[in-house]
Amino acid sequence: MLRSKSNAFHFAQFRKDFPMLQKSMHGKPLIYFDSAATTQKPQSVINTITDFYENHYSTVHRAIYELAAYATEHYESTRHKVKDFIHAAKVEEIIFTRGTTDAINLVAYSFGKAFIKPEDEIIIAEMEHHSNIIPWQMLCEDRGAKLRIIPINDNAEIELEEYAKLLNKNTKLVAISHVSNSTGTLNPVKQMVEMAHNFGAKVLVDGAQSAPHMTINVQDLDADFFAFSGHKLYGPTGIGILYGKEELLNQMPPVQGGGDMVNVVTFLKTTYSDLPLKFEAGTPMIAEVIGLGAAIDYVQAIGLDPISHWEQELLVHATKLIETVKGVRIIGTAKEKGAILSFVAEGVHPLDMGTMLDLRGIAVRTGHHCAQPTMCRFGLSGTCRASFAFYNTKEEIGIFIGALEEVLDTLR
Ligand code: C6P
Repeated sequence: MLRSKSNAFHFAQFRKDFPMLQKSMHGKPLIYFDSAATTQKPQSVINTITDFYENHYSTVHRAIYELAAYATEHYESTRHKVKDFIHAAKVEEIIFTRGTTDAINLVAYSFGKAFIKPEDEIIIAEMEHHSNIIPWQMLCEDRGAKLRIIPINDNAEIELEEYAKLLNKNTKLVAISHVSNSTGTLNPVKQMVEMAHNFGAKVLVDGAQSAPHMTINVQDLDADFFAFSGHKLYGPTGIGILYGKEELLNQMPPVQGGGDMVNVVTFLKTTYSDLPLKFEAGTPMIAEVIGLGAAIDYVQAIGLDPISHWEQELLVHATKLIETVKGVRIIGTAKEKGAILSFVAEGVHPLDMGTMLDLRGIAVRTGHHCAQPTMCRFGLSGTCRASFAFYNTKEEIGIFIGALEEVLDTLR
């Protein structure tokens, strides 16, 4: 691994690729610490999308003319890039969705319809994002199944012994985040998958906060489903990925009917396309998919392992510094974490902190982070969250800590 100083120098050079990182906010250089919500876009992604709309735009899969062949080729090449990016076995296992939320809902609806019966059990953790809670609640309500919750400890880590107790022959699915968006906890998903498989249960991994920040190998994890969003991976909004094991996806019914997902349609009977198109009804998000391809090219060129090393360095640095700020408490002190730092300050509302930091050009997220049960676990209504990406620097973290001290002095 590169030494710290040269590491910092190496990563600082990528900042020029991001037009938004050159902006000012309230007269101060923008410090963007909200990459867990959505990442900024490199010029190459912006250019790819613009070039597609300006010079190559047409539909995919449906037409014989050259433009459509170009669009189809570039659209489908992203599917191959995603397959390689997450080390899937087959390109048919990659389904384009609108995002992580859409991908999880697809599984809840389709897997639910195929496999969930009354009295079956679905397990999630207390730390889940609402997108990995509500679809399962809806499914359980619909099918008369039970939702079981793995508790987390004071460090916001999964209680593995409690998880082991919850697993039984009725468990049909475990849906677990790889990295929590509200506390940063990195879950031992490989181990959890193995434990679930011992009971014949399938596992969905919500990779919204992991896929952009570490090397993902779905075959090594042995995950049955893996979901993530393009917009958190330096790509456009409106595009996400559902990975599913082929044999499982083949047993699941389509969720939407329409163009592109059929072989033969008659009023008597309709037959569906093979994977992956069975799950992609209608004209898809063409420019978004092509933009995601450019985003994957961009991060692959830097490398996910160096990215995750640098982001860990930023996290350690920020954690050390924030621990020196009086009255600040970190929410999420797991041993293994993604580069997410959630915190509260005694006597100060997170919203006020966020507002005052914004006036100093620092963008952090405040509130419950769509993880109300996690907030509830810690007796809070919300936190302030700084989340980092490889384009952030230690200098920015230093400015942030100085600004935080100033803000807390003012507010107390
Ligand atoms: N978290 C955050 O600021 P979508 O909105 O579909 O792209 O992703 C949903 C989602 C699912 N799981 C996890 C772990 C997530 O973090 C998110 C999105 C954003 O933390 C918006 S609430």
